[in-house]
Amino acid sequence: MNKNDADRRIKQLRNELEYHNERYYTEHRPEISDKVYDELYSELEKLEEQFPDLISPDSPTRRVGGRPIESFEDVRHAVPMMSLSNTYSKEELRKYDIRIRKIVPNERIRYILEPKIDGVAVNLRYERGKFVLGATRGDGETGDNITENLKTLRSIPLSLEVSAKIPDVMEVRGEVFMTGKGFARLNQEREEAGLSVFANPRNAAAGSLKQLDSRIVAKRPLDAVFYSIGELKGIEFETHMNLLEGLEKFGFQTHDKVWICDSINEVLDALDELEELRHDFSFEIDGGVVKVNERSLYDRLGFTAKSPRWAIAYKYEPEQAETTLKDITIQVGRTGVLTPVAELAPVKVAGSTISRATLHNDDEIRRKDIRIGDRVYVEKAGEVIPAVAGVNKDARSGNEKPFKMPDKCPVCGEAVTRREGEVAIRCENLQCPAQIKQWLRYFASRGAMDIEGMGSVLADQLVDRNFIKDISDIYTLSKQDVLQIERMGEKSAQNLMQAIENSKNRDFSRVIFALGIPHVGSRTARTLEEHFADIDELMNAGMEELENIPEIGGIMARSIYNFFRDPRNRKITESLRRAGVNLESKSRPAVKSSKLKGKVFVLTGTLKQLTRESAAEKIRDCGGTVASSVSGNTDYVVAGEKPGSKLDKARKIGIEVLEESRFMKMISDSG
Ligand code: 0OX
Repeated sequence: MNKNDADRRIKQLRNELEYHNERYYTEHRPEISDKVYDELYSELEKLEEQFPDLISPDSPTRRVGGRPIESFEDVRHAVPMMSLSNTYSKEELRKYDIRIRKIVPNERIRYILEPKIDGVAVNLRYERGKFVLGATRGDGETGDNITENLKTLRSIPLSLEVSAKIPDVMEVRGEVFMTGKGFARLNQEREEAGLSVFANPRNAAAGSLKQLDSRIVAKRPLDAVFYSIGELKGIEFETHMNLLEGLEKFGFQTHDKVWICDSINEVLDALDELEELRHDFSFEIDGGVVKVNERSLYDRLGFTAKSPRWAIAYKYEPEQAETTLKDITIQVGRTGVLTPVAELAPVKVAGSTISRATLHNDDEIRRKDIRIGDRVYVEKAGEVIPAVAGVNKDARSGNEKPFKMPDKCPVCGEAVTRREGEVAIRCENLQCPAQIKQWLRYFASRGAMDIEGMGSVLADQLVDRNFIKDISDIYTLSKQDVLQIERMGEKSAQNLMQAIENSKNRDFSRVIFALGIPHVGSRTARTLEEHFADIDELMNAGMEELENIPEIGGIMARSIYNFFRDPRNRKITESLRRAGVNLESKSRPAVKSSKLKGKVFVLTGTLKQLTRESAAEKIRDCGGTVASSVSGNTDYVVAGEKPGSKLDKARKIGIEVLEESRFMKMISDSG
């Protein structure tokens, strides 16, 4: 089989397995026997083994079942997971060096300095080269079994690379973390969706690994770096440096740079160098870890209560600064969420001056008891967005004023609401200028319609001057309109008009993304482009059809469905169509015929000639839709071998049942 065919077959198998997982794990109504399931599964496994490039972290082979579990099992660590002893002082490090030399006199001591990642420690167990168990540290003796969650991380090899002799048992330890960018994006998405936010990348990583549903974990931007081992059988490492090199050979991500130091003075210099580089890392570094290189000395050096003596962490002072909270203002986002913003007396943190910081939402303000006039600690969480970490309550004079979120939108004056299950307060007025401005910026941004020249200042002015009332108005702007905006010259206006014109030919998935449907990111937009031939199919898709798309969960499906039920959004979509914006999929050819137009099909049992996914595709090609369960709206039930209860239901309510041969005839007849 060539790679293209394999790719196609792998996708088919994944969809099919996902489908049957759902039947089995959520509905408890399997449609195929365990044996048939196992056959499909092992076919997928074999193909993925043969074409490792095609492995994807959310393949069913990466997560058995992929369904939420009740709770994590306990894992007793074969070798306890020690923590590090810490110090904030260089003087202490010198004393540490003296202590070490006293315990092993006359030995040549070399140290390795590695960056200390502020993440979540994990242990990965490999038996005969296969990843069999992943656990958190827990109390050091016993942790949680988070194997399925860890399998979703691309940086965790599912089997060891065979560049060296594969050890019988090898436990690898390291840190799972979220990058600053990933963290900022996740929090922004959560803020826009009205959900609570994570305080920092470490909490976000820990919170993600605690999810009982590995599919959620698969979507979190998690990564990992490895630096230590637990139980080992069949392999040895002489030095820590050998160990790091070994891990790399087996396929683990290790630090790009570590320092080999011949003396404690060299360690101290290296720490200064690391501190300089600290902000160049994509993840949070909260210090450096100093380790004795010679592993043969470890036994003699021994342990304190919880930590080995052969390692010590030097932690940088947390990068926070204290300043005065002068005021709290409100920003209205694209989805109408009201975000409280701290207006601060300017202060320097982590190399930049900060005068504003997000307060996330009302719950956060209450939880931290933040009042206007307070002395607050600000930090750059994730090195990206500044945030208020807490309050210096000792500095209170009594004149500080508690803050109350407004009950009206500060921009349009409409009453605000709080949706069930959300922490956010929203302005639900889609005509609110603040929302239009944000939507316009988002619509024109690089990942969306990529309209060069439509920056935030211009977008704001176009809305303020009433040229744009919804995003589709971009396409009715005239050059004369644009020229009325301050500082707009002939040339820039011309360029902008051209950029707007060019944006009409963007891929359909970008247009879907630009529509700003809550919960729909660029990846989901691509999935939707693959699934629907054009905007009409997408707009008219029912809940069931949306939910049936692998990768689209219930919340997303509901959000897409609701978006297109809103007449205002439908109107905007129509205006985009009239303007000539591309609303057709490239991935999936448009409906080839309309002979099944409006007909609703339900598939049950196994077909001999087609996979379920390709049968569904054929139906859609002919203009029909596919639903997952039988209802009064169903026109036909296609019954393959071993049909499930759907067939009984169809018969009961008198819905026409098609056998495979009749179905094949129906979809292949021309006309
Ligand atoms: C880190 C880090 C943590 C493991 C057990 C004894 C030494 N957060 O980056 N721990 C260790 O090593 C410990 N190394 C690290 N780099």
